[in-house]
Amino acid sequence: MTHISPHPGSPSPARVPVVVIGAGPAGLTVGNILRAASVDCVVLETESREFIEQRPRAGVIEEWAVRALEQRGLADNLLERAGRHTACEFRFDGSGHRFPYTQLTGRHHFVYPQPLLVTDLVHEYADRRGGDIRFGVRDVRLHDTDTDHPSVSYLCPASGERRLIHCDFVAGCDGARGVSRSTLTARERARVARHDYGIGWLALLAEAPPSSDCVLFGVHPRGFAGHMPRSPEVTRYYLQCPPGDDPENWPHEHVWPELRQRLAASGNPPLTEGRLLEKRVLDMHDYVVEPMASGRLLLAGDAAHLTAPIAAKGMNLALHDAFLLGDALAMYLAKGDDSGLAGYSEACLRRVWDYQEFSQWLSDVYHGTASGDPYRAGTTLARLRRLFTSPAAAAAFAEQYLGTAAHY
Ligand code: RFL
Repeated sequence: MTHISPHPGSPSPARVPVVVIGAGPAGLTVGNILRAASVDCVVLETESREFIEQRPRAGVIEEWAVRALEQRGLADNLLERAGRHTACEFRFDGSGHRFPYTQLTGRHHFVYPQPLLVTDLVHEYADRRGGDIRFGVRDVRLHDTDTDHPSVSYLCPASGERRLIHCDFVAGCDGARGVSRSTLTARERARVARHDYGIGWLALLAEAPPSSDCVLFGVHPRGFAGHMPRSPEVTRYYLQCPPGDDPENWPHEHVWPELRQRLAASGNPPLTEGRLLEKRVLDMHDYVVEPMASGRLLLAGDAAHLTAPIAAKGMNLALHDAFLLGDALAMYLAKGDDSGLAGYSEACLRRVWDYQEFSQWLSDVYHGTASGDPYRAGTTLARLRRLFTSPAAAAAFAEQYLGTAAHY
């Protein structure tokens, strides 16, 4: 039988109100909100601090999410250092078509690489708010989450011993490959809705300055291409490719001519090339877990729903969940008010489904001209032209692109 130790020789408590699994944007935001409300919690993370502070991923944060971080004292560095984007540009039929969303709405996007946000959130949680975070844990297991006395156990990296923490709630924030989702979906406590686009994207990070001041979407018969500025020195690029393609099929000398061709627009300078720092193939798919909570286990972020990076929504949804979950747990544990917890899943899922629908719409636009179907290609170009001829269509697109709807 495995020996389970409630932290022998450890000053850490063997009981806390909340165990947070995963130190991504969702888990760290929940942890920070709880610390600010003087609710104790433990964050468990399988990777090291150095690793999570460098893992490259998202870059675009919506303005409402930045304001919500700011209200919680979590956006000082972000507000000082993040880029502000005011437009995006679609490139099709050999021309660039700039979509000036800030001019239309007064709102903008923030560009702040995810590892910088994670670094800020860890620093605030662990170094400034004195939060308990355990890195490098192994084989995390959830126990009795359907009862009022759940617990979480894990293998301690230093001793190899199994440690057990009793708690009132488990916040499952361990991303797409964690253990929380399968605990919730086991024994049919929740339904998982899935969508597969049947498309791959080669995700690239280039050591090259951006070639435009804004995000570029190349809608081309050879396939989609994207250009996303990340910093003055680094640019993210995407190239549509077959799902499951081998990144080794895409050496430097193939990548750059393909990007140049798919992002071509008359009157624009050629792309600035650079060393490829990251090269991986993402198979575009989505899932949504409904409901996002059962018993004392509540999911947040990619653990509950995955949105292919088509519309750059995943981290924004993770933050939205985390604000609601952190506030709901704090309200219950500090004041006994369970209204936030009761409405948590439904409140998250309304925005989740709205963003899913937008990603699906945008996927049709990005990939329609390369589908090989002249009918789809024709309707794709009609949709694109409408954004630049119809103020109503432009306003609807801007609202979804920026996530600014008054209600979801
Ligand atoms: P994360 O960030 O995956 O964090 C989960 C954490 O849990 C840890 N973990 C475990 N810990 C304990 N026990 C276990 N059993 C564990 N299993 C895993 C992991 O090590 C990790 O530290 O999930 P979270 O917090 O929900 O955040 C979600 C976002 O990371 C994700 O949605 C975005 O990165 C998606 N995304 C984008 N979102 C945007 O909003 N804007 C963008 O511009 C954007 N660009 C992107 C993206 C995702 C990408 N990839 C790699 C799929 C670009 C790319 C290329």
